[in-house]
Amino acid sequence: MPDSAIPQPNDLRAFWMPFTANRQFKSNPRMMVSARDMHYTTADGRQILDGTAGLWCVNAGHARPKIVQAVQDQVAQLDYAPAFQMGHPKAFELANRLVDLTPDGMNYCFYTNSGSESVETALKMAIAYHRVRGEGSRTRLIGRERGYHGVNFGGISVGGIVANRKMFGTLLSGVDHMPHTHDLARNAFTRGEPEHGAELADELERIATLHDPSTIAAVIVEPVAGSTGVLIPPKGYLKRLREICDKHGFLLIFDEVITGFGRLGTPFAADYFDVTPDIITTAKGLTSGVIPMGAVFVRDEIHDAFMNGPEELIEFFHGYTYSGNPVAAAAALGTLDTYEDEGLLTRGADLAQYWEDSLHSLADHPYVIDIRNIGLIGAIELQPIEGAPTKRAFSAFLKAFEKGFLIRTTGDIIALSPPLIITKQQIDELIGAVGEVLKSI
Ligand code: PXG
Repeated sequence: MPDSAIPQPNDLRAFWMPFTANRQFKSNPRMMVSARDMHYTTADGRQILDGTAGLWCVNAGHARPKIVQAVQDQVAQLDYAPAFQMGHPKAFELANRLVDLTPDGMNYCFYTNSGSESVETALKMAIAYHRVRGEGSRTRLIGRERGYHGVNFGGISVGGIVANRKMFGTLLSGVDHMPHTHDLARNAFTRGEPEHGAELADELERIATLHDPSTIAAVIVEPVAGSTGVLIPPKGYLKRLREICDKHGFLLIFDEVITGFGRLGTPFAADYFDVTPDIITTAKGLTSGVIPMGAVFVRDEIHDAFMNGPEELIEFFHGYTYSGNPVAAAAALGTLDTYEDEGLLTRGADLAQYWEDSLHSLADHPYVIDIRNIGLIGAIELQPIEGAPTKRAFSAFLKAFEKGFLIRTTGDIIALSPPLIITKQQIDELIGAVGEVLKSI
């Protein structure tokens, strides 16, 4: 069907849209009707360059043939199989291929359907792991200010985004937070990892002393914080966190929902920073956004600790109806094939310097108070309009969309994270358009 023939709804009422200004959107809808490679087509027939890989997920680009084919074949062959006490071949094949990509010693994979579910799964695993080992007093979870770990109760409890927490009551008990690492005064306009702030990891020691280490189960951080507006860890910070966790027996969870699957030019951020956590949470790039799926990877000791007791008993009372869903597993296999064929999990490393230079060329544009970058992630922080925070960045988002570019804003920060197939010419187009937008807001 030609895009122009795709039917348009004439009533937008019933769909209560997620994380959206519903009334603003419905009075002026931005509707996508098709997509291929780096571009969407809108309902009014315009091409939009995807500067954000959808919501940080379409790492392989849109409508890639191997993924489309894998999904079409699978849905016709085996649409669903029960996830508990039953199996199907692709879920096992996929798990084996995935653990070949994860850091050494992380050879087990638990399936979920989203980043939020991966986070809940990881937090529950951490607490249960200590308990099965006879350390049931380790129940506390430590997150970080400005952290984003999805929207379920565990995730918003360890998360540190105030707007996502304040409406929802008292959340989980037994949670504490480290300070965030954002420091414009010392680190503005840094290329890559900032020089200053590794000492902020020592706050974990203070928290450990306050609660006593024997009460703490796990520490969860995004290696690079995404949703809050791209906060890159100071040099040495993550290594220091790892050391403190080792010293006290805390599990270290890297939430790699955004950084997993090539975003930094390595398969995982754990590879980029050469720090191996105990648990990695993923989703998004696992299927390039095509079918909802997440996966949690754990170190062998964590899995093995559960494999005790009578063999006929369930070892971990957790899972989802759609854990390892056949169509999702097929989409993930097609995605891994595409990543492999095109070298996409490391392509970001080849493009990173070009991306960095291009982004930083905007440093002297109006309202720009910081530019930061790592791998194929970039952020441009703007001076907020006095008394109207977020307004300047949101108007940049609307202007960019009018020009044919999808960018993402959070607060007064523009975040960019294109599909890993982006060309240098498309980087020029995207950054050029953002530059023009900045001059016009
Ligand atoms: N952890 C991290 C680190 C994330 O970035 C989640 C968990 C939750 O994933 P699900 O699949 O449940 O949404 C995320 C999601 C943005 C943006 O624009 C970021 C996310 C989702 C939507 C928008 O920054 N991150």
